[in-house]
Amino acid sequence: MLHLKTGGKTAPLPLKINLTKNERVMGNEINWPLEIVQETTIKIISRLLFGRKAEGDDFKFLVYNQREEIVYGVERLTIKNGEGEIKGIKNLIISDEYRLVLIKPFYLPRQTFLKINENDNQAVFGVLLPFDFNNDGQLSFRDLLWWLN
Ligand SMILES: [Ca+2]
Repeated sequence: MLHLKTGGKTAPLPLKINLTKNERVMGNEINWPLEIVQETTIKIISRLLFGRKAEGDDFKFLVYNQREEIVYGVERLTIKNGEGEIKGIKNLIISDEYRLVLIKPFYLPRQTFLKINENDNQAVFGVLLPFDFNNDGQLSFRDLLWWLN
């Protein structure tokens, strides 16, 4: 297994790999050009009804790639004054589009799509609606029953 620590810059990194056995080089040198993707920061903008700004430390944030696989997640994201920021997100590819999902308990989940830039990634979510009374992540008849009870 090969671990590489990446710096803050995006640059092609030419790697040369030699296989060794008992400190003797085996076979030919392998050239392995790698595209290193920097760590990404995403700023999150979230609002509530009536122009109020979202607040709290119980937000959940998920990033899906185009194959609908979760490539990043935060279980407890803090949003203050309608804004949150996540730093050091790894493995996002510049210029690729991702689906971002913001979840707050008892609110309906919100999603937005974001094409990743090197800098200034800002995800603006639609207004969070507090209608998920039974907290199952969707609006359904059961929420209405909860309301009537
Ligand atoms: Ca519900």
